[in-house]
Amino acid sequence: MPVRRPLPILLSVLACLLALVAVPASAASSLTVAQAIAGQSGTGTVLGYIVGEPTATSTVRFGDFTGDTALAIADSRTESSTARMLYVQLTSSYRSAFGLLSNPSLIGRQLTVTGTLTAYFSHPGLKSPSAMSLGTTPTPAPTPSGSTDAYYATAAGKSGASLKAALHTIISTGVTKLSYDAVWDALKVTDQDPANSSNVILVYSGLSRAKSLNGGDTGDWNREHVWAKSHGDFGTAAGPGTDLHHLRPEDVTVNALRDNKDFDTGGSAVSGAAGNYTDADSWEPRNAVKGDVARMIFYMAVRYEGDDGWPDLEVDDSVTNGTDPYLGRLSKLLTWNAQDPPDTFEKNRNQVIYASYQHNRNPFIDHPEWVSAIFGS
Ligand SMILES: [Ca+2]
Ligand SMILES: [Ca+2]
Ligand SMILES: [Ca+2]
Repeated sequence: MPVRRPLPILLSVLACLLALVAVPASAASSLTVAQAIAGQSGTGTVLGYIVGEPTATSTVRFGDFTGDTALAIADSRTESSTARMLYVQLTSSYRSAFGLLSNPSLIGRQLTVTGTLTAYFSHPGLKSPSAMSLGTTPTPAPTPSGSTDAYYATAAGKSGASLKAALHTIISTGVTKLSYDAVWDALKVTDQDPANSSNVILVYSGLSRAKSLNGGDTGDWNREHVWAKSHGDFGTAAGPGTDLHHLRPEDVTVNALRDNKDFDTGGSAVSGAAGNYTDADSWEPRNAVKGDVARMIFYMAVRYEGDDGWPDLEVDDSVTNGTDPYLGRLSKLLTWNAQDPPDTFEKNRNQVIYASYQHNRNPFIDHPEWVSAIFGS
């Protein structure tokens, strides 16, 4: 009998070795979303990007999520065609960690999921998941450079009024307008702190604050209209008052101090927002967002031209615009655009708004040189 003992020991050692090599082998054999759509049978592991929440056979919500029971994943984080998405069922044990209503910031994250490849919502799908995990680090958004040439094709070679007109048409076509309520969840994604996914960055103060502290009380953050909404009196109906390109999280108290002031240099230091200054008629943002503020204002002037029921917003060199649909001071905004070029946070924000929410871009983040081409040097 003792002579037979080495065999089971050898077998178990072999089994352990096989188990070790099987881990990388199965990871390497993950299916793409295209492969999973083409092969709807058996069990499979699929790697893709979370792009939205499916609600019907050919309907996917890219924002303003309504539930935690399903995800749409795709091979491209900017995919907009449901034909190239796989619908993933979230059974109860996965909903709190992976559902988009509870976790809107998962948009754009890489997901690896194992389950049964079968129709869901009468659409290629994956049901009854047995394993699900996020990529260890968020994959950076694609660099707009080069990839947006097609988007701006009709603006090529233009300047001045004709460039402004071409950009107005481009950024006003096919736009999804959010409700003011949906802006809360969107800002939790567009302005997420890159170092802490539970927080947002407050635009003027630069502080990192818990997403869960959105509200109207002291210590909360709320929705700052960088183009003050009284300048044109456009309110918060779906339109300029809910346009994510100029809405940013800010501390409730700091937001109230900025009020509806035009932008200019000078004044006294703002308590609670280091690097910001204000006086009776103007606000100077901190250096790191001076260019961001300028590009948001220039975007609004081009996006809203008075042709769609909203006022024609324009930039001027005044700081006493009151409720007129103007915002200043142009000369400072031109300088700020030049001295603070777009950084990774600002570019990522533009891409997320384009890919997941409004489906339009801020041209001045992709092409800061177009500011002087339209608004003067
Ligand atoms: Ca002033
Ligand atoms: Ca900046
Ligand atoms: Ca305008």
